[in-house]
Amino acid sequence: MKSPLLIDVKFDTTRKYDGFEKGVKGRQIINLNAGEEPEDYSAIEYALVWQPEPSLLDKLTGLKVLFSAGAGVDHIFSAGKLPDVPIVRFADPTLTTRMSEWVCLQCLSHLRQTYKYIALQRNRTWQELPQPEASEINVGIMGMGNLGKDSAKKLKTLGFAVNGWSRTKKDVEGINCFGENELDDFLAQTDFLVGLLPLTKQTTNFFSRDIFEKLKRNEEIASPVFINGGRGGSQVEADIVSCLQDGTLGGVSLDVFQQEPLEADSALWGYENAILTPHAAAISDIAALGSYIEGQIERFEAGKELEHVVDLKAGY
Ligand code: NDP
Ligand code: OXD
Repeated sequence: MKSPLLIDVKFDTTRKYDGFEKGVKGRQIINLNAGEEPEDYSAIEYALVWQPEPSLLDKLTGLKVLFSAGAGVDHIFSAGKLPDVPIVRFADPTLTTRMSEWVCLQCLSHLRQTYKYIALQRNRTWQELPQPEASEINVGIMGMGNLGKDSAKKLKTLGFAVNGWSRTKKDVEGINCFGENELDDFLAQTDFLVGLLPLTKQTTNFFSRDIFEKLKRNEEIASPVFINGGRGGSQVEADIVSCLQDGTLGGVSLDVFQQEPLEADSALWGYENAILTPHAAAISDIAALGSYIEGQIERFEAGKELEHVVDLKAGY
């Protein structure tokens, strides 16, 4: 008899659980979000959460593994006292691929000045704009984990020059990698800055004017571009707005925001050169999530190591 999986996943989407049930291969699901409840919370061994109720974690005294329904785990860290069990985050090609698609799309959109052509089209204006090649643009990716590495490789294939920065320096073929202490060098070589960092104490409010002012000035593009698919808590939106206003930034693409949904009165909505998406860069594929969790539980019960376990000290 398989131990049930408790779910408290507050995804604000159209995602359905049909495929998920297939993935967990007959394991009973107790979905709190559908009004279901376990008879005894202390008997629950496995739970899957996204922005869990803070009181939930305290009630799960018999928990063995806690799963995050996304790659990020800041939603668990901010939910109260952490249970003393491994926390496993979601890592899957379906997620990585989606993020790389979003990152490549944003880099190409800024390279080819898509928003300017859309404005010209609406105005019925036939006008060619200056057109650098991808190889003339240095994309600097901050966060060279699962998502950053894959985006870096795909951007490279598109012809961009790609640099990567992370806490521990990486060795990725064709990518010029920088370590934590080489931040200024990395920024000075970056035209398009891509944020794929987790939200931790160190990365909170990290993307500020101070960072944007250190980016490369490239005569081929008007001003540097900031693209963030990581977490909104890492960016200072007041600085982004003022940098768009004074030209320190020539454009932005943001999928994540300090407060989500983005407030209706945020100045960010109004900029032609700001491309905004509603935390939809890389949604968790529900069917893949089910198979992933089942695979991890099978590993755990067979005495093998769990994969993608969160480092509680590092916070991601
Ligand atoms: P990983 O844990 O695989 O990678 C994180 C990377 O960030 C690592 O390279 C890590 O360095 C680096 N890093 C962490 N802290 C610092 C720091 N203080 N200074 C420098 N580098 C740092 O995560 P993923 O790639 O799977 O995901 C990244 C984030 O993307 C998630 O945490 C989540 O917030 C966000 N995300 C957003 C989605 C969306 O739809 N918008 C979807 C999925 C994820 P090191 O390699 O040395 O550990
Ligand atoms: C994630 C996310 O962390 O969707 O997976 O943001």
